[in-house]
Amino acid sequence: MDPLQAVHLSPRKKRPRQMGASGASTPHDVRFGDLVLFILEKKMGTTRRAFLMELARRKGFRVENELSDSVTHIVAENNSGSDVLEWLQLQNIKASSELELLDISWLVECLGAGKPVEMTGRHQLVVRRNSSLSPVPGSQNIPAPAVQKISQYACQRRTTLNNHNQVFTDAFDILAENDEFRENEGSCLAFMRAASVLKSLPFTIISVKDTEGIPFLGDKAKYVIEGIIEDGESSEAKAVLEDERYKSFKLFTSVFGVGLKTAEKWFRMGFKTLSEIKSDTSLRFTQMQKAGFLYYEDLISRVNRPEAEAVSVLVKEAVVAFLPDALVTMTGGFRRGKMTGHDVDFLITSPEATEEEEQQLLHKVTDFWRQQGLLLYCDIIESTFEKFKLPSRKVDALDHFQKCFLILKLHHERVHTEKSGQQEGKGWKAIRVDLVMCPYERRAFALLGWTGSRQFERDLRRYATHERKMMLDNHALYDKTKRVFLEAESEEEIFAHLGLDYIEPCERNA
Ligand code: 8GT
Ligand code: MN
Repeated sequence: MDPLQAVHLSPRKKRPRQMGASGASTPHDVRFGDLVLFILEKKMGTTRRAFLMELARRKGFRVENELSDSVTHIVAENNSGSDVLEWLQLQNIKASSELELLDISWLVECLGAGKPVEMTGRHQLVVRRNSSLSPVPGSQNIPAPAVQKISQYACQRRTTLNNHNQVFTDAFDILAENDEFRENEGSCLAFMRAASVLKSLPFTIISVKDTEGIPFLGDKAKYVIEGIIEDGESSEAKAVLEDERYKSFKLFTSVFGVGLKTAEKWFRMGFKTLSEIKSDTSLRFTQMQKAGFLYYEDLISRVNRPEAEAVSVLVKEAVVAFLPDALVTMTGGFRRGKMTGHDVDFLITSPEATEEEEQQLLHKVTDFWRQQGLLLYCDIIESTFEKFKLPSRKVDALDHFQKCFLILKLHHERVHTEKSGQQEGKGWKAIRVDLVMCPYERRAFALLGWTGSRQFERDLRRYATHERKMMLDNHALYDKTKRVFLEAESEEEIFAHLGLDYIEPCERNA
């Protein structure tokens, strides 16, 4: 059935109505509870504002009459981001960096689509670079210096998920990925660093002049930015999206267990689609790839937060059954506040467990799930951790803890979503889950390492090496000058050892 049709056919459960501020006009069901809109009257006028508010509410959006802390999106017409911030300041309201400032075009598109549409650079209101009102966290209402020095290290930048330069970073992500597929390491790294630094900017780049003084913008990146400023899109990124090699690599590596080597092989053999590959009897697939094909549809649809929370409950229940004092922490993108991910990552540690108990846990937990029919794929990697080994010099080194890469069967009834109506289909979804087991005294290093982002981790290690003569990895921090290992009970202590300001996980989205 057409998924859109299903929405109309399934009986819609009524959700509690919003009372108070938004309850002034005819009440409507709120369908998109995560978004709280406020429409700015300035330059729009009372009548048009009232019309848009009523329309948005009728379509299931929550729209507040008054601006309050609960507002997540401010929509304005004929105002720049700086105008809106100025207005906020006049109202004596703090603008947090999480608050989205959007042009009316976004709301109009949402109303057309009948649901929230993705916010892109063309919807986000531009905050002038030299605006004294830039929404920098911690400096609300205080005029910021005209040009702030931007560190070359992601671990000295605060990068929330509120990306003001998505038009540019999307293009860089595509160009970096193309370089990865072509094994152009230098160029790949340059585009990744350019994307990372733009994600941290508190303003939108609107002219080439805005890029002055931003570290890690090479000539190539600047050229791409120029193109986007002129044409509204990147002709380079567009060409990549149409490139046969890129398209094939993108498709092939979307299968769990398929890396660059296999993608290259299939590309050379002239395959274009996954069904051609699956039905070719001369090919041999690894267990991982077989699982990748079997659960392909589920695995490419991203994991959302309610699903991640449901997996967390599943993992905690199983772990605690065998090691009651164990601590289970969700890491990866979800710990950084992302709403979706390609998998769900967990770190497990126990203050009391013996080495033997520690080593047995992942085996016991996965055996338990196997008996219940929930284990769709399982690969346990035993620990190669050694207590006195120096941290790795390589920025991208994999860690030595015991871990397992899994695909779990998550039954729909375990997932608590706001959506009503029963789910169609097989009643469960295959979800990629990574579990990492670490010795209790290494938990802070492991947590820091597995929280990411990848670029944030790389820059932490680079910073430790080049700025502090220290070596950092997922297991330890070593001071080369003093020739000692530095211990840490928390991530805060690791940042302190490195002489860095603490950066919250939600600010590590570099
Ligand atoms: P996602 O939303 O696509 O899942 O994004 P993510 O959660 O940020 O990335 P991830 O690939 O799931 O990895 C989570 C973090 O763990 C990354 O920052 C990565 O650098 C780190 N990490 C390690 N060791 C390993 C490893 O052996 N494999 C993988 N995949 N990631 C690792 O520290
Ligand atoms: Mn992840």
